Amino acid sequence: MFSFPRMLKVFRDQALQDAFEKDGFVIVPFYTDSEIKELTDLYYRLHPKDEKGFFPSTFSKDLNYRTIADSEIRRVDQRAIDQYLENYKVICGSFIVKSPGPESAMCVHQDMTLVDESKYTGINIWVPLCDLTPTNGAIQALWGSHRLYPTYRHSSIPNFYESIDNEIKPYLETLYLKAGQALIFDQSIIHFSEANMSDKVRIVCNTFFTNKDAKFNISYWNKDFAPNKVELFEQDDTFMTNFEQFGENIADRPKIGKSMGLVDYNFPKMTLEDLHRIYGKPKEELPVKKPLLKRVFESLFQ
Ligand SMILES: O=C(O)CCC(=O)C(=O)O
Repeated sequence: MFSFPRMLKVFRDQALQDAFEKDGFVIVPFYTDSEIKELTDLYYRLHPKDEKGFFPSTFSKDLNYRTIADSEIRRVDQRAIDQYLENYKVICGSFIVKSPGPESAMCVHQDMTLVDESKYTGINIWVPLCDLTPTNGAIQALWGSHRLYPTYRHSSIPNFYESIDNEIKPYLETLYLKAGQALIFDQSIIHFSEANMSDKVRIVCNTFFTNKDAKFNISYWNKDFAPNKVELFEQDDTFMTNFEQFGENIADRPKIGKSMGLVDYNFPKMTLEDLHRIYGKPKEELPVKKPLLKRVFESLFQ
């Protein structure tokens, strides 16, 4: 099993880099009003008619939609990316859409492993094109959860928090971003979003980037064949736009990429006691307040 590396610098600004390393995410202004309009218009021009519930463009069967969303989002992003980032490579731009309705909820999760995390970090720039509210599926995230356990992540691999899924939810902070603000987050942060119960579609542009020299690596677990190991697959940088299994059969063995063989994995498990020891116990009479959590986190990890 690998250990966490010293993160490679990707933010030009050292204070942003430090905050990102410590918390696992930062929030910054990203799109201008005219960029928001341009991307919103693009979405309505392109979006497939059969889109329902929670729908990233990377899940779409329509390669044309995936490809144009990718190239256009990256093009519009470049101005802000030049402002914030260095030593990076951008891999994929996509829309993440929540149509109104209960089926648009997203469960508590970490994103699947995409790069070799013994050296590199996979990072999302997640930018809503409308203000987030208590009813339209605002994103929620847990400070510092990117550094709890080194993990391999894929739908076939159990999450370390799977036995405390419900207990962990109150610890996540709801991030009410304004339209055009970016949540830039380490993909291994624990996050989720409630259903969009407003009467409007919630559109987000998401851009995945990583360190300039990072290799694309995904993982897969066949519990019958190799219960204590995971199989790693090298992928090329077009993987996110070309992978057909995001929307379907995501838990199956990847059908593309080069198998790099099996590696040991310890399948970490977080207990309720671990959660309380690290983040404190929620007080029964008070909902957990995130500024308090942030202080707890800072005192533990500084
Ligand atoms: O867009 C959302 O509400 C959640 C996105 C998310 O969790 C993801 O893409 O991993």
